[in-house]
Amino acid sequence: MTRREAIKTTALASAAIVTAPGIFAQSNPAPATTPAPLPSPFALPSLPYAYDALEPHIDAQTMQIHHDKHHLAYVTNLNKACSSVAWRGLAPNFSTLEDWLKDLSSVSETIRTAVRNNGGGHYNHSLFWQMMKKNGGGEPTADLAKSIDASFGSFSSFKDNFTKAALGQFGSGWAWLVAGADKKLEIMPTANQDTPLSSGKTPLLGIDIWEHAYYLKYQNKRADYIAAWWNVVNWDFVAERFAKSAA
Ligand code: MN3
Repeated sequence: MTRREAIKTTALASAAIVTAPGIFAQSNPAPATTPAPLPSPFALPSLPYAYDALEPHIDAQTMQIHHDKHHLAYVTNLNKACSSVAWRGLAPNFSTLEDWLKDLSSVSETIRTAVRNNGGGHYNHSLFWQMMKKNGGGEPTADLAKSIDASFGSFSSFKDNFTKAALGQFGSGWAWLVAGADKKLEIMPTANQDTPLSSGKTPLLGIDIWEHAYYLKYQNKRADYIAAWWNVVNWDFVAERFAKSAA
């Protein structure tokens, strides 16, 4: 290979990495010398903003630990579970994590609980970072605003009901605004790292109500955390998901 060809090949390889689709895409295939066929298919996505971007509502230290430690642990444990079945020749079909979560019963029993908990954790957190932004908050507009009004009466009534669901979830979990197959909006709490996907719903907006999401700044005051969180909601992202949800 000439030097020119080598440069071209390297450039093409880099371009392939950059354009890899979606946040749940598999990382680069392992080199041929690695014996495990599927060593680490899942990767931690970068936070789409600085750790302190959501201050003062969500503090930088919480964001750093939440993303770099908690989310990473879900990714690491999911990869570990997948590689354990891969080693035993039970390699699951790696379509997408979303497909697995939509139909957990189709996932090999050996890793089903790991996919539900760690796969759910990876999926939920990958969305959660994008559902927030610096200088977020306010209210949705256009079609999403109309649908919220039609489903809940008004934005403030939606906000009250969503807040109640988040406050009322016993223990760890999430509260979600979801779209059904008919685009009908609903509020849905889930326990642990369960995702609305597993109930056939598309998550549009979600709040993490595990204590790790707020304890450093808010301690036991979950209501204060939820009230502050509304100021960082990324309604553009939510509207985009709503537009793409099944008609
Ligand atoms: Mn969390």
